[in-house]
Amino acid sequence: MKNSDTATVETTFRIEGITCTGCVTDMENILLDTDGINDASIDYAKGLITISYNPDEIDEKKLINKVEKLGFPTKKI
Ligand SMILES: [Cu+2]
Repeated sequence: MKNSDTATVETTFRIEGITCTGCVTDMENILLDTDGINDASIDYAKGLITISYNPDEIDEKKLINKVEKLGFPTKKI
């Protein structure tokens, strides 16, 4: 958590194409460096990604675009 005192929304997406824990670590680091994202965790076994974000800075559409740009098809569940 970077900004525990700002409003956050938590959302979960289904993510496809993760083939190793290296992908998970890389993606979590990239997401955590993104403005508006407070926390990101990936459940590799279930193919789920949970992101806590500040809705004043980023929205779900941008989150999905961000993950998909990394090469992983993502959809809201
Ligand atoms: Cu990998």
